[in-house]
Amino acid sequence: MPVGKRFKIACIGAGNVGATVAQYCLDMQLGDVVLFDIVDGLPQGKALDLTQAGPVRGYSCVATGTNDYRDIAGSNICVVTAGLPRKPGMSRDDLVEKNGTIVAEICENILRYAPESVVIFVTNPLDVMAYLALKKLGYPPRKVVGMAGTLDSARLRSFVAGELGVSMKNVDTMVLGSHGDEMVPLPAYTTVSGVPVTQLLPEDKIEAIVERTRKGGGEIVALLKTGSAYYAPAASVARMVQCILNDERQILPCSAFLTGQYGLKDVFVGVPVRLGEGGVEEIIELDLTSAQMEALHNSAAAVREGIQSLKNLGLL
Ligand code: TXD
Repeated sequence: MPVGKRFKIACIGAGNVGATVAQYCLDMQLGDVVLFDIVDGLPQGKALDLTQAGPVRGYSCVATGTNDYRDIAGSNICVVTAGLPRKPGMSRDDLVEKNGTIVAEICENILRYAPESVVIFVTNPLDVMAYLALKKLGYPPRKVVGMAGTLDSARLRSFVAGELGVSMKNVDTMVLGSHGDEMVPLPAYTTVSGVPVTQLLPEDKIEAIVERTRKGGGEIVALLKTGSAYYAPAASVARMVQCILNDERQILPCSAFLTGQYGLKDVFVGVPVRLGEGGVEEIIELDLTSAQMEALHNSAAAVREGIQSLKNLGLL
């Protein structure tokens, strides 16, 4: 915590994910939150409501709501969730045009008002939007990071724990690749209190869990019908915010800009990242089998298709 002042977290987009990120960040006492949205009254109302939960929940950090980008000035972190969520039947890539336009406009304002901040991207298609943002912001790559792998890993952890009847805290895992059907869950890097899951569950059970993880977002979209998941996504973002603000240097799967790691460059894709005060402090290169490496490259190819769509649409 900086001496004499609290951290400032800007949540750009005050919808389901953005407001829930604000809620978790306040509850975890990470700093004051500015909720920004284009809808008049929405961020102001949610901010008031969140601040008034403070005396009951025991936090003294406050939220303010705004439709004016000038209020994000001085933010240590900007979390970008603004955009459209997926509706049933929509792929993440259907969102490229709409959300690409929104993200480009947001980047102009981050550059103008909060150029020192580390930026966490959530808006889908996540890896493609993070790429667009990095190019628009012109930041060093460490300052732009996407949230997906932490969520995908959390889903896998919850499924493994449920299957084994153990605490979710005991399960550790790694999910690489793009945030989409091409994600690469790694059973070989999944452990339960240090014991490889491959020793605890039969192959077909593991395969079913991996498949459910891949479709985890879609499962929730199909149930909700009017939007996509937000509690676990927001919790994952808040954890990343915490790692960065507290310079924790925990290794989390995040979408990061690759510059040759895993034989890939000029693309965002989910990889293990050491997250600290500067953002992405290091990209950890795991020793992957050729099948895993191929899956990661397929993932990157899917992200590149999205990047190509951005170019075709004149957004890049
Ligand atoms: O793992 C992940 N990365 C994800 C991504 C997990 C969950 C959700 N994921 C994506 O996040 C989802 O596909 C969407 O693209 C975003 C936000 O999802 P959310 O569920 O929060 O959507 P909402 O509730 O519709 O909120 C979006 C808000 C809404 O309040 C709009 O008014 C606002 O974005 N919005 C804007 N804010 C600022 N500036 C502009 N231009 C703007 N346009 C819309």
